[in-house]
Amino acid sequence: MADHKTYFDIPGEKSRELLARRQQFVARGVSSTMSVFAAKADGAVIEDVDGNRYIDFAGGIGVMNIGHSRPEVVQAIAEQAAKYVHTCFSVMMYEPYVALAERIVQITPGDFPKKAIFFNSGAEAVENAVKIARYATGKPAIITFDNAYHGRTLMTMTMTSKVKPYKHRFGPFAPEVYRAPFPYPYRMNMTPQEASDYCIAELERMFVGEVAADQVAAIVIEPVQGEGGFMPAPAGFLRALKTLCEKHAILFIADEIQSGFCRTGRMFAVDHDGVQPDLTIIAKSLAAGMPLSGVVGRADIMDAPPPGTLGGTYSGNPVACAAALAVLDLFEKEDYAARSREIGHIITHRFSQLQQRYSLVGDVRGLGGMAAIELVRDRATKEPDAHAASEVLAAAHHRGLVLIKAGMYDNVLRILVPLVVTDAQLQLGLDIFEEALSVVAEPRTATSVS
Ligand code: PLZ
Repeated sequence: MADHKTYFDIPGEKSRELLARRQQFVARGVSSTMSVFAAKADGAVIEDVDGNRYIDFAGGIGVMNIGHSRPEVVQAIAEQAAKYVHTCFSVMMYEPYVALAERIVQITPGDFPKKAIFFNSGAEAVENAVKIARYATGKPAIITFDNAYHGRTLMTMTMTSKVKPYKHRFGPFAPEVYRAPFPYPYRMNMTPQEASDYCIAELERMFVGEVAADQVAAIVIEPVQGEGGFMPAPAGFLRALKTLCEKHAILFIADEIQSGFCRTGRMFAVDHDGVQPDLTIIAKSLAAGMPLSGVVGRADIMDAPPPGTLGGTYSGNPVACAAALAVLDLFEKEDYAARSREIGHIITHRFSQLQQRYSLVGDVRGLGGMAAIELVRDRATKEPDAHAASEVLAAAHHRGLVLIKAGMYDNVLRILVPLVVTDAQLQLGLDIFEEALSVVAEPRTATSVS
């Protein structure tokens, strides 16, 4: 295990060899935060090919909430793979798909009859939620938000709001996507309540100045914005948004891809606000690393598109469904929601201390175990410090911590640690985080702590 005194000379020899091959044969469009290659992983620890061990604060971008290599999941995958790996649900059906749909409709929010359908990636599920919403309502327009992230396919890239690197030179984009402000109290210089009120008012203004409400099929929202910088919707905002949707007969779609499966301290982030989305989009921690996503929601809406209109060769692959069923068993057995809240308290307590010590830490925010800090050059101007964020990342990697960024300005350090992390691992990870931050912050803050 990495300890506090560790300093890895990375990339090590084996990673360097692989890196050279990667550079020769893999297109550079897919970038990698770290310069090392994985050998094995267990719980909240990953070991690279040179034997360096890291505490994993990224969980493969929020995929490993129940931890790496859980024996129950590995066994389910192996058993299903030994029976059959693929028949295509559109050709010959299989039980794991149906069993998973049964389980998913039970745990997703909404006290009405629900149905589910499965896909491979998060983006594919978002695409299909849009298709379903359009078919069900007969309306073309979709509203998304500032700082939103929904994927890299044409429709989801259009819905995503960060231009570089996601959209720049990849247009023209899909039509009928409109963007509303998202309550971001820190950068709006408002209280959470003021930001919420402003954003609801802006939506009503949009219906006058941008798109008629009766042309809008759905509003798609991340209850806690992920890639955009870990901005939780302020308490009450989702409820106000749902009320607005009901008033105008617009569907409310929650993208819970990153915030779902106990990441925020409830099974789904919308549960904090008691909101029942018409459709909920799931992926990531649903299947602990197997590619699987889904759309689940009101049965009448889900059943609007007729047979043959939705699907895909690999959608709802049986091995992935078997993994997901094992994951849901684990969620039933252990209270990961409570653990996420605990982890969230520990992290934000430490982050608040760091904020008092270092002016570099402009904002501390999050919901449960989905927590982050935003780095700024200057607290008064809030000028984002992306460079410092990159430096902290590198310092953390060298000390044995997998850490990733987020944010419209690339200046947010975010935590998506597997919820199986032990207290000792979490403390060690936070110690490394603190050391990495101090290495970068101390030279800058000697005279400027406010
Ligand atoms: N919606 C809320 O977080 C994926 C992106 C990684 P896919 N986030 C990680 C990258 O750089 O490509 C995400 C998300 C939310 C949709 C998606 C898209 O999910 O499985 O990556 O397609």
